[in-house]
Amino acid sequence: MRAYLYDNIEGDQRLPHDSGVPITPSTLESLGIFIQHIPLSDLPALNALASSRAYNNRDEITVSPESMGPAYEGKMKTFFKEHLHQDEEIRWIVDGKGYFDVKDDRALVDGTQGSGQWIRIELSKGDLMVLPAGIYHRFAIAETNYIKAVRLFKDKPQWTHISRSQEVDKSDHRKAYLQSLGTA
Ligand code: KMT
Ligand code: NI
Repeated sequence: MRAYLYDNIEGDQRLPHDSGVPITPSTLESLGIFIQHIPLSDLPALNALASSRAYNNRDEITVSPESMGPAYEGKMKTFFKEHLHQDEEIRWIVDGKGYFDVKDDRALVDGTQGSGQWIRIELSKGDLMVLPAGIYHRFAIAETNYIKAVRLFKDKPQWTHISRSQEVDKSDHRKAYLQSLGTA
């Protein structure tokens, strides 16, 4: 895992877009994001984390042109649109590489912190990430066009992509997320 401010330069979303400004794990934590490295060989550690957080279900997703066929490029566009979900998005990367971009929205809470800029989180093999419900984010696959991840979830996950809008900004799950930051 590596995190940095996105450079905001136009161009292929699959490139690193590293501005050179690093973002620390504690900043990610303050946004409600949980990160842990669990080697692929340590399935007991994954199972322990899953049971402690009540992630009783899991499946596996492979994102690549081969696995997705003609829908691939359209999916990459959808993944990269700023959105949120009503549930946590939990991913354990088992192969390949990709980027989750998240918005630092603490400025909306206390008016002092948080730039509102995209933070890019680079994930590769063994990285586990939990995005809290209500955080605005987007996903870009890396240049290799290949990532395989285990998706963990509690029951029936609500991963519908809810695009950013003024209405969504005022929604209950969005407000609940911002309130959780305010008390962090
Ligand atoms: C998502 O919801 O954006 C994804 O699952 C992306 C692929 S998993 C690394
Ligand atoms: Ni998402």
